[in-house]
This record gives sequence, structure tokens and C-alpha cells, in this order.
Amino acid sequence: MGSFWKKIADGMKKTRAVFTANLQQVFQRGGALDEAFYEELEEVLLTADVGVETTQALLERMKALARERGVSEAAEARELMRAAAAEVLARASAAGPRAAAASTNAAAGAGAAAAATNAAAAAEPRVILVVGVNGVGKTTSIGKLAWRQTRQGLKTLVVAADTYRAAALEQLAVWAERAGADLIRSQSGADAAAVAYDGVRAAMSRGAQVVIVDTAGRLQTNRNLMAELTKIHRVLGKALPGAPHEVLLVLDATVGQNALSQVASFREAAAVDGILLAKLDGSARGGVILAIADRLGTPVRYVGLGEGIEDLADFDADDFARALLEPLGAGGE
Ligand SMILES: Nc1nc2c(ncn2[C@@H]2O[C@H](COP(=O)(O)OP(=O)(O)OP(=O)(O)O)[C@@H](O)[C@H]2O)c(=O)[nH]1
Ligand SMILES: [Mg+2]
Repeated sequence: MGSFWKKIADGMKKTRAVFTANLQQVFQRGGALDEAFYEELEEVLLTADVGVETTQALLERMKALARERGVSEAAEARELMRAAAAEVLARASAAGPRAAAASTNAAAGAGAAAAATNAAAAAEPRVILVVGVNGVGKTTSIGKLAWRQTRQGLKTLVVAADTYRAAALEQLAVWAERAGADLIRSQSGADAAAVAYDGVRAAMSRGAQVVIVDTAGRLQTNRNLMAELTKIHRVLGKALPGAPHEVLLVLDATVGQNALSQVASFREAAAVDGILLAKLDGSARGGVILAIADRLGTPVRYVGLGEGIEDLADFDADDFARALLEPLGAGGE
């Protein structure tokens, strides 16, 4: 737990240096928990990309908690805020059975119904489809995810279904090599859905346990490309009934509130199961994670905290509430 906490705390250094530090100033001003206090707090939350609705929700929750607990001093507000933030973040970690299975092995991923036939289920790979807007961090995150799987001893295969650019293929090849995963590639310009299909079939014949499909970045407003995503999704299910077992939407934390507007279209095109919030280390306005947790109703599964292969953390509401609220240097075990 110690090193895991350190990873989050270090990874969120920019947010902690700005957002957390600004919060500290408000909490330290002393005096009563009055309207003036809440107004100052509101300003800090808004500038950290928490967003209007989520900011109001947090403030209301803090006020209710203050009444419940009989708290009236600004000095005690940090604990109220931590509790309110943890509640909001917990909404994003209410993972369903599909999502809960993601970090376990392929057999468990097949779900309770298949658990009795473990042997059969284990022969089928767990298929993860990774989608998102251009440049958000999909390919890098796939490298990190693949490495996690291979470290657990799972035979992992990544599929280069971003067929638009030769460079995209090369980039995935480098990550596959680092992660110790196999790579399925095709000529650039090939049909992405066909590549995805071939990838899953190849994974099945090779006995891979996990397949991660990379896709080209696409704007949520581009109808043709969104239709292509729907096709990729459908074709995966033809290659292996039940696939994809998980669709991860990668969002870029540095674009703040704009990330929220990307979600609806991707959900519609590819039934998103979970969010991977990349580049949280690159943002000083990490408050956006509160907005994502509060507003989207799609669980945050992972958080990207750097460009290295190890810079991926499971999302945990309490850890993240603590990282947002605890001043630098405190609790740094
Ligand atoms: N600091 C930081 N950089 C990241 C993170 N994830 C990705 N990046 C960087 O973001 C840039 C884009 O990453 P890619 O993985 O290529 O993004 P992509 O979504 O695959 O991009 P396209 O395939 O072009 O749509 C690269 O420079 C990555 O190193 C992260 O968690 N933290
Ligand atoms: Mg990419």
C-alpha cells in the first residue's frame, strides 16, 4: 500500500502543488464555516476543473456533513471535503461484474456462469477494446495494461487495429516488445475491423489469455469513424461470442471538462464499460476526476500517471480523495 500510495501522490504532483495547495489555503484561513468560506472554496474547485454541477454537489454534501457532525469551524473543513470527495469518487468505482473481472484472469473474466467450466473458459481470451479521441494516450496505456497482464503470467496479445498510420503500428510494436506481449499487425491501410477479427482468431489459436485491441484516435463528432468503431465492436463478437469483454474509453486529464463531452458518443458507438483517465500527472487541474466520477455514471477503472510502463494505477476512491486533499509532505509514507 505504501508504494502504491506514493505512486499516486507523486503522479499527481502538479495537481497537488496547485489544487491541493489552494485548498489548504482556504482550510487554513480559520474562522467559521460560513458563506464566505464556501464561496472561496467554490472558486478553488471551479478553477481546478471540478465543474459547476459537481462543485455544487460537493458543497451541498459538505454542508450536510457539517450539520450532521456539528462542525462549525473552517479548520475542520478539510475532513468534510475529504469525506464528500470520497463519496463522489466512490460513485466511479462502483464496478459491475464485467468491470470487476477485468483485473483478474481470463477464466474469472468469463463470469460466474462460466466459472463451473473453468477449463473451457480459460481457453478463450479476454478481449479488451481500447477507444478514444486522438492523442489521449490509448497506445501508451495499452502498453501499460499489457505489461500488467504479462507480469501476472498471462499470455497477452495486442492487436494493431489503428491501421491509418504506419507510425501507430510501430509505436504499438515497441510497447508490445517492452511488455512482453505478442503483436498482431497487418499492412497499414487495412480494414480495422478485419484486423481486429484476425487478431482475436489468432489469439485463440495461439492460446492467448488476454487480447488488447488498439484503435485509431477519432473525434466523437466524426460519424464515419464512430461507425467504424461500432463495426469493430460487432466483429469482435463474431470472432469470439461475448467479446469484447471490456471496452475502455481513454480520456486525457489535461483537457479538463472537455473530456466529459467525449463520453456520450463513444458509449453509443461501442458500449463503454470503463474509463482510463490518462495524463493525470500532466494536469494541475486534477479536480476533473471528481467531475468524471460524479457526472458520467461510467466507472473509472485506471489512471495514467506518466509515460513509463509502470505508470498506471487502479482507481481507488479513498486513495484519490486523499491525494487531492492531503497537503504535500503529509502522510507521505
Ligand atoms: N505524462 C503522461 N503522458 C502520457 C500518458 N499517457 C500517454 N501519454 C503521452 O501522450 C502522448 C500520446 O500518447 P499515445 O499513447 O500515442 O496516444 P493515442 O491515444 O494512442 O494517440 P493516437 O493513436 O494518435 O490517437 C504520448 O506522448 C504519450 O507518451 C500519461 O499517463 N502521462
Ligand atoms: Mg495510438
